[in-house]
Amino acid sequence: MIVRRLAEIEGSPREVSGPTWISRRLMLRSDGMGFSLHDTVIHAGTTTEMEYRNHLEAVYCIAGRGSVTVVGGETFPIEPGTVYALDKHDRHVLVADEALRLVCVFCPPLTGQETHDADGSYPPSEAHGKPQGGNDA
Ligand code: 9YT
Repeated sequence: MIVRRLAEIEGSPREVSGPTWISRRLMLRSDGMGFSLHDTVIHAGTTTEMEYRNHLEAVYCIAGRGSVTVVGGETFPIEPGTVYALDKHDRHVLVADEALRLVCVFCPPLTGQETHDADGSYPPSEAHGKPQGGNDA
């Protein structure tokens, strides 16, 4: 059994940030679960465009308010209790009217240190394998 607490992750290599977010990576590929699990905060007043070409992601909001828009498509409000899933690798825009606290699951799992490429995606996990220096902390 793996038992881990957010307090252990804060300030460690499992805490990774981008310009609009900070992600505490509770479970990573090295944990062998087949998914990664993140406690992510999207900062208030920000807009983030993303497209996870190499991953599926489910996002469950536990605090804050905002919206997610499929590029060229529909906009959905986000509030605590809302889950969205990028089942078609949808390019999307996430707006945080208030700081959003999101529980995110990625499949395949992230290795650890990924931040968004210029196109808003993360590289395939193979490119972050241990020989290339992937974190896997
Ligand atoms: C909701 C979302 O995808 N935010 C960007 C950070 C990502 N969740 C991560 O790496 O944890």
